[in-house]
Amino acid sequence: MEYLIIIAVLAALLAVAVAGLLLLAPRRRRARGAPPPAARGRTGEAGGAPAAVGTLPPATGLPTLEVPPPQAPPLEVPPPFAGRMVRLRDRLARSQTAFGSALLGLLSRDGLDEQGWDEIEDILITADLGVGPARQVVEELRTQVKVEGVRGPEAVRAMLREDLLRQVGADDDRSLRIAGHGDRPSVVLVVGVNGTGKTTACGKLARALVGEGKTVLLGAADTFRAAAADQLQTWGARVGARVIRSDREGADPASVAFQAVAEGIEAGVDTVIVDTAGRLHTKTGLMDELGKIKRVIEKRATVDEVLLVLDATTGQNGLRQARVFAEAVDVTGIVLTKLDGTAKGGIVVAVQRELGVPVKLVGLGEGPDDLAPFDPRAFVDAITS
Ligand SMILES: Nc1nc2c(ncn2[C@@H]2O[C@H](COP(=O)(O)OP(=O)(O)OP(=O)(O)O)[C@@H](O)[C@H]2O)c(=O)[nH]1
Ligand SMILES: [Mg+2]
Repeated sequence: MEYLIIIAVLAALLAVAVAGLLLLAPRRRRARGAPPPAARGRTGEAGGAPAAVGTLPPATGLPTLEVPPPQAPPLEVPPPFAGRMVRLRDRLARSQTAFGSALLGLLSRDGLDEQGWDEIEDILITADLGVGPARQVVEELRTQVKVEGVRGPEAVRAMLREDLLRQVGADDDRSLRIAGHGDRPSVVLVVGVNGTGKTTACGKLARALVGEGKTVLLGAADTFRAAAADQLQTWGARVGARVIRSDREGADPASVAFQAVAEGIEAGVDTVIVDTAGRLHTKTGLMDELGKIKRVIEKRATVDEVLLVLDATTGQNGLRQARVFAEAVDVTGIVLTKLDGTAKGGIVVAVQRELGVPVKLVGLGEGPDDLAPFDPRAFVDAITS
């Protein structure tokens, strides 16, 4: 009899345990956000739905997830990347912030006096050209006016255009190094201060490259807050670019970057773009973090571009912060965002001088295709029209 009671108690306990496990299992799966493991592959292929989903092998010991967007929207087809810079003229005209037009007005005056030249220098300094370059432009213009005389607005415009082009660096190499390395993708690391437009730039660049027929994978190495990875995912989903992210906030950014590159190699994509967090902590902290991300990526691939994102509207102050980043990591190009609607276009010249690297891309608005390869001629045309 006792024997039977013990068996009945054990059976009841077993039943409770099994029921508990059955209840908990689906909840745990939901919490991790991971759908059932499926075959991996490129998203956005046939049918346009991000088909590939699953937990990635934790190459660095940390769990990372590749999560699909909640609802897969139809894939968009971005317009060509080249030639977008002409939009700047419209944007500046609408907000009447092209500093060039004020300069033209002054220069077209007959017989500029000392005060007139000072005004010209002030306009250039206010436009964030920097004191040195502003003086240089004024000196060059003064000499030209003295030697050649001012002959109507068109001649003045041509003169100003040439001087500004020289300052901007008309013939510098601004091409993105994204040619790839045989079977390995090119890697673009995006860094910069909070809120400058890093994640947006990653998303817009991914779109532009997809529009050019390239395959792109995004790495959400801003693990500081989950919203950053969500933001990147929204961008990726629109053009079918996969996003590698961590399943927990505060994960090691280097680990996510490594995982993204490893996945990019495995999937055979053309380019991996890695977004980072923008907290400006101490220079040492920054150096450690960015240095580690770069070192870890370089275990598997070459970091071809380190793009420093800078907000054009923050002027000289933004420049100071950018300098800290440039000291922490070897920057190969600048992405100057929010150039739309700012009179501070002179920052193009100042930042190139200060950091010794060319502006390669510019942000011209909040629209998904408002990122353009920087074209010095179109830029100078826009600010002097
Ligand atoms: N007008 C305009 N707005 C821009 C441009 N680029 C980015 N923005 C806006 O700037 C804001 C910040 O952009 P994010 O991409 O989130 O900036 P972030 O550097 O990733 O920010 P953190 O991740 O917080 O460091 C967003 O509202 C963007 O829409 C641009 O070229 N023009
Ligand atoms: Mg961001």
